[in-house]
Amino acid sequence: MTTITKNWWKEEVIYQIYPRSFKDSNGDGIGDLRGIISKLDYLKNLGVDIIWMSPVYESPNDDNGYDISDYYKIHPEFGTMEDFDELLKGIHDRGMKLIMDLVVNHSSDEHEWFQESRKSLDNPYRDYYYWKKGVNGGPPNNWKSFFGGSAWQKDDLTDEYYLHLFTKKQPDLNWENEKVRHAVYDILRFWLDKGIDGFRMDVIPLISKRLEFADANEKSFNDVIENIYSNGPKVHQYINEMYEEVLKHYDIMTVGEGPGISKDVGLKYVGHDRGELNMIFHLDHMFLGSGPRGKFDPLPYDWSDIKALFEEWDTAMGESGWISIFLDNHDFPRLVSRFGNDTEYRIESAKMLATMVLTLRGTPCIYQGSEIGMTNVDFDTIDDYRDIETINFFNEFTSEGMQPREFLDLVYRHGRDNVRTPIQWDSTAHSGFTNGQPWIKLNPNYPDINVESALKDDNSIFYFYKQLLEYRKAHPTFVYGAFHVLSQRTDDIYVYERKGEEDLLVVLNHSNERQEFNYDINGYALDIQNLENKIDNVLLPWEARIYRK
Ligand code: ISL
Ligand code: CA
Repeated sequence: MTTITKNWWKEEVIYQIYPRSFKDSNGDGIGDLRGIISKLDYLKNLGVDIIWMSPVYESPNDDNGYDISDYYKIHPEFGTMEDFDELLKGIHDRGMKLIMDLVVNHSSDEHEWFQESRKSLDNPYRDYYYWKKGVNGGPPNNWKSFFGGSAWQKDDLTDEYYLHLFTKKQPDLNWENEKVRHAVYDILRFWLDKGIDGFRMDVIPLISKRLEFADANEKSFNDVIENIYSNGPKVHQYINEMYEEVLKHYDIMTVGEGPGISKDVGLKYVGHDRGELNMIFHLDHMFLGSGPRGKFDPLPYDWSDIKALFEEWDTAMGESGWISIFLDNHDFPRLVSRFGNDTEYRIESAKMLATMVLTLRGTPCIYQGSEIGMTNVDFDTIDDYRDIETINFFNEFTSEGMQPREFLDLVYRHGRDNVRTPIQWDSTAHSGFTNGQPWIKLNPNYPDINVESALKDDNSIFYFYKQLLEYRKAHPTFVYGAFHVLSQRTDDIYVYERKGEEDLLVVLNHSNERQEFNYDINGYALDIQNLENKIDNVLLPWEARIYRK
């Protein structure tokens, strides 16, 4: 038995809602707060506990709400503050919790701070952002934006460049400026005082910059993220200040999104005595296969890499730190398309991956639509895509000579719109997501894959999730028990135990082939199985089992 401190946020399960694509209530084609309210019973029935809602604040939507122009307002597309209050109450009435997305590494360029900041060199808001003079007629250094092109944009008004690690409509806030930090703490208090249960903190390791602004000479963009953009010299000072000033005064949870947080520095963010964050979403497994230029420049990887990462992170966290376990979110492909088999074994592999997410050590996070096995989408033309990252890189790669279709194939594997098509509620027009024209096309497979049919089928992926969620609640060893891997990394099966008050043995076949299974299961009861197979020592393709002793 381990001696890990008990906390509710270790025991509960997160479900991520991407509001734009969840459920539209008023026919404008955009998912909204009232749409979410109408589906709270659905989520309660599924059995999740904590809802993480992607941003719903006022935003010009250059990056779908991750560019915020007013942190105190609900974007009218999503509804009103009254709708928000009703949503929060509806969530709490059902015994669930709500965490909001906090995006304060950058704001929108349409935020009043930036509108002021750009006006003149001596504007009181000038140093809310990073402004620099150009060098030799070009930008101040060679830094690249996450979404392509230079990370610097020249503003003719004052003839200086401002820093934007994301799009040019997402200028980076200057956390060196105490006024910026206190403005952020005010925002935190405003939402916490409304009674929300915590925050998911967007790109939090990026808030402290390396002020020399030296050129980046790393081999790959991932190395640039880790060594140049993330983990800056004051990042822990700032997070700790935020904790001391605000966070520690509330019974909440915080989860930091961690691009560039490697397992070697993870504990600095989440060590239990650090006074920083409760847990992180590390992205090491999400960034697997990113080549020198990132996700659209892919390299091969396999399951041994995935398993290695999970094991190394588990060891790194030990009894002091905590991570969230997830295999997809609004930035990465559908888990069943990326890690499973979304054609022949869609149902089996979706259930097998669910078993993994809900039994590794950490707080599970389920992305909307995974509970019905939604898949990646392959649109015919770039015009059907909405994501700024996809569009920018399409322009960059095709202008260098790549054929459009070749790039679209990469988008089908890695693009963010794969997970942003509307939730498939039923088989009627636009899948019951909207009565109007959806803001992005649906995945054409919605007549087959949808919530309505899942709810009618006892063997659906939905009910398997529900069963696993109940089973997890009944067996706290999944939360606090130790994690030991029994299989070899190169095996096509993944076998691990969770040991605490009882012994739980998780057996996963992550391949399209039958595999031999010859572990000693004497004295164990088989509690969970994702398919009907009575042969003890053979695992069928994508089979998952949980044994208990
Ligand atoms: O999406 C990615 C790769 O395609 C990631 O590199 C992602 O940009 C990175 O993890 C940061 O993501 C977060 O901040 C972005 C926003 O676009 C993402 O949606 C958000 O999750 C800027 O706010
Ligand atoms: Ca709407």
